[in-house]
Amino acid sequence: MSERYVIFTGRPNSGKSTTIRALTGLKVRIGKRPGTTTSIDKYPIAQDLFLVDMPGYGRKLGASRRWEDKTKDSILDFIEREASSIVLAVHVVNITTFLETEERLAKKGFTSLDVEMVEYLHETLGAFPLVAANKIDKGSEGDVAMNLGAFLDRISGGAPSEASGYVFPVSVKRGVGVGPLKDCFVKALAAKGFRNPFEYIR
Ligand SMILES: Nc1nc2c(ncn2[C@@H]2O[C@H](COP(=O)(O)OP(=O)(O)OP(=O)(O)O)[C@@H](O)[C@H]2O)c(=O)[nH]1
Ligand SMILES: [Mg+2]
Repeated sequence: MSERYVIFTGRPNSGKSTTIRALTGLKVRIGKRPGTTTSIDKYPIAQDLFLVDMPGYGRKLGASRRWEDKTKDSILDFIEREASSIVLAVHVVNITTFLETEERLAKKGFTSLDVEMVEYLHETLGAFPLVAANKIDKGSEGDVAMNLGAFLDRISGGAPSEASGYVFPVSVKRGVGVGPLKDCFVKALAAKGFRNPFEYIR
């Protein structure tokens, strides 16, 4: 079999690399500031299976517009080029700031980059990505519920029940909610023929 990929997408600092560590035990680099992962990094995790840690796309303090655009283009290029080899996508969003960020972008006439990415993955791969609705430790229960509801509504075009099975509220840093996300992750890979997806990870 040729190379297959499990990809992780999300805005800078959303917690992609931390999610990878929590789900797989792979020691990818984590940073306090946005922009820790700067290239599309592939890690072999099982026979013919590679995990792909992506840089964050979207605004990043200290980065030029040109760098941001180039990064986003390279991520979209990878997904489009490798679509048939991507067995699973996991999108990581900082859920506690979803509405606030959406509102700020709306004022400038843009849609949420998280919604855009989930829609793009859905269209390109023909299935919803799994979503780690991360950093729930940073908001109150009410805040999380409100943001989660709005996010589900947006990614499903107003039919939240169609998307809810793919979205997992988590704090990957604290280990909250990781179990159900990991179960779904492992099952999705098993369904694609990868019954021992972490065989190379120690
Ligand atoms: N409070 C809290 N912080 C988290 C959580 N997950 C990740 N972080 C923190 O967020 C920061 C960024 O984490 P990373 O995993 O490096 O984020 P990333 O999305 O890979 O970032 P880039 O590689 O820069 O795009 C680190 O300081 C993490 O400790 C979480 O669930 N809760
Ligand atoms: Mg990273």
